[in-house]
Amino acid sequence: MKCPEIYAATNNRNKIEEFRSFFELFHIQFNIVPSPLKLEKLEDGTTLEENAYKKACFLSDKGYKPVFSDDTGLFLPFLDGIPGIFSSRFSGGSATYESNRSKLMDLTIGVSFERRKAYFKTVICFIAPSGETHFFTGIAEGFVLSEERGEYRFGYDPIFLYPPLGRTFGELPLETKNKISHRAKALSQFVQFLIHNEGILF
Ligand code: ITT
Repeated sequence: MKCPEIYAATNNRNKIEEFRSFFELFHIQFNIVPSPLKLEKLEDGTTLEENAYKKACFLSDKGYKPVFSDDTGLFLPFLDGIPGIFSSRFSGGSATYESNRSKLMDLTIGVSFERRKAYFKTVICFIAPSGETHFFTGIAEGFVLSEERGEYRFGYDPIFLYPPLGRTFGELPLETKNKISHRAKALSQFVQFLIHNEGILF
């Protein structure tokens, strides 16, 4: 039997890799199709939920269904929640993962370790062919470091320390990150939902 297709409303290759690896790890047979369109300037909402909804709608309105999107941010309570919803363009219009990390590390200079608490939050928005819409959320808590650690260079991972493992997300193999991360927690709820509502995909 052909596996069901589901569009992923993202242009971020790291996310696609994590989605596929998550589905593989848990033996879930879906064919994840990356967005065939550029999703530019859609993230102007004030919450992750709003931005996730905009990205998923953009594809579903053009007939790409079922579809899910992922909007993620790193929140630092001691900086009033930034970078938060501004995580991708934190260091400006031509921001890169490196320049964003650098800017954040600069802001932590002189700040005690205890105050550098941070959390990643992911919101997944799923839109079924019928238009039915559902949201799934996942959070991972840790601390922001003032130096980079690890080979996995996705976004803020090399500076995000995950205390239960004593390592940054940048130091973890993808299979490990995919068992404990914000994205993995949101994906896990999403997958449970799909398993219990199989018909929703068609
Ligand atoms: P799409 O909108 O096309 O999905 P994006 O990169 O703009 O891609 P987000 O707005 O959701 O996606 O993410 C904002 C930034 O947060 C992203 O560019 C990374 O720098 C960072 N980020 C997201 N998920 C992350 C993760 O699991 N680990 C580390 N950093 C992450």
